[in-house]
Amino acid sequence: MVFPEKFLWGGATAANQCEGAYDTAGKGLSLVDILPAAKENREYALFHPKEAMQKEYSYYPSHESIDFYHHYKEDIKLLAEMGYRVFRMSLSWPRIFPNGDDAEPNEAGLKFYDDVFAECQKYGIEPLVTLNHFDTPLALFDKYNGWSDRSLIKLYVHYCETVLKRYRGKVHYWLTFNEINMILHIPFLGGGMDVNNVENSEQVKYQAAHHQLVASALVTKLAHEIDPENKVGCMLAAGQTYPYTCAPEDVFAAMQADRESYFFIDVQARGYYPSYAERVFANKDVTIEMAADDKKILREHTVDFISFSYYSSRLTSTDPEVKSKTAGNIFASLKNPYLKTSSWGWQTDALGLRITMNQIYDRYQKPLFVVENGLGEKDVLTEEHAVHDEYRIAYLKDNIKEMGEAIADGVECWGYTSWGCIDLVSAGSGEMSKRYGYIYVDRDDNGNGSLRRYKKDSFNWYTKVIASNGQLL
Ligand code: P53
Repeated sequence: MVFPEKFLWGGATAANQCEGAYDTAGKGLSLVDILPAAKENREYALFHPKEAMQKEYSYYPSHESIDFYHHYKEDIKLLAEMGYRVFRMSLSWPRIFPNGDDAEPNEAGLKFYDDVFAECQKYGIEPLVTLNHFDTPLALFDKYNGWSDRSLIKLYVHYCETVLKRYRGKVHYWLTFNEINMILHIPFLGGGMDVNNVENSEQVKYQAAHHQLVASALVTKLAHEIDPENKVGCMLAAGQTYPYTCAPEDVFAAMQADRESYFFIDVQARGYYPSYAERVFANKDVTIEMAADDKKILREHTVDFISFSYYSSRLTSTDPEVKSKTAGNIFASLKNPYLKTSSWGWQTDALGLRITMNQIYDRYQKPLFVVENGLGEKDVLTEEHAVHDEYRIAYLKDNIKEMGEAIADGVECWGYTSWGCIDLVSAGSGEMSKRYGYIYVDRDDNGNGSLRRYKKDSFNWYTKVIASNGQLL
């Protein structure tokens, strides 16, 4: 297995799922701060945010989460111990602009990330920063219905300009929007909006997507102007869609499903709407309102690299009889009989990562960055404070091996940050018990626990992987 010499090994987190301190030092509420725990409540809130806001739930996991806000020194030290070269994290927009449209930033919020970056620098860890990971300021949901309103472009660009200037030289890798295609599936998390009582929800979602695409291009421009060393990436929730059978109808349906996601990257990487968009929009009765300069901005400021999350491949069929959907995953996907399934119903497909990487690279010929990958599973902390997570090691080993194969196939890939390197709150379910980390955090689904950190078996395994640059898997 030959990984490039400077391959960036590391792990990934997001502010909304690990920081906690939800109202500390001037932070405003974010979208996720109104999401309760317990699967059914959370799903209801994700798709009925207005109604959920009227209710009072007993527990909101983001409010304390794993309290990274107060533990970041200890946590980054552990990441350094594993030999991390990169740490993917996100900035909380409402920690810096509590209402999203404040004239001046909150200095305490900015200072917190100065401290976090200083800690990374101490160990030679390069931060990879997501500017918006599911935590748009809640006030912008109230006031504008989020990204459905064009005003969000200006507000987001103002926030990004503030942090690009502040952290100039401390951060070189930026992602504009986490899983930008998620706006079609969970419009509240992706776009800070409720699309329930609108005439044509597709119209609202694609118009909001257009606003994000323009905002992403404007921020790419700014990032390059502020520091020519900056590298800006887009971020896709990826996973190749397979046809259920070799029936041409199934093959075509699989292609269409992938285009729904690639649509976003087509614009961010190539600089213009793909040729198939017109027909898709006509079928959905969507007309995108554009400002005079939008097309020019999109064309001139494409991304430097393409990052993506990969958990599994997807499967589609046109046969109404084939209905055994996988549990758990927000992306409607059929159960693939050739694949194993996790306790949360997510399927494991390491070769699918190689397929996906080749597919994306063939399509865009820009460097890739695997910024999420991993297995969410229940872990058991033994009396000796050990966690024997050989299932996680097996998942990661197989996926890293296939990533190596994709590189050997000719794909340029800059790095790998597995998801939830330290246990954190699940975005989909709000649970702590769906764990991805190399580091166990003592906290349960109801918010009980000491918050102590413990190394899992996978911690030692990943340390060796990095030290050997992927030779020892
Ligand atoms: P969790 C599905 C549903 C929600 C978020 O997911 C998702 C996906 C991916 O298919 O995206 C990412 O926590 C996301 C992370 C998230 C991770 O997947 O539901 O970028 O924030 O935690 C894992 O198990």
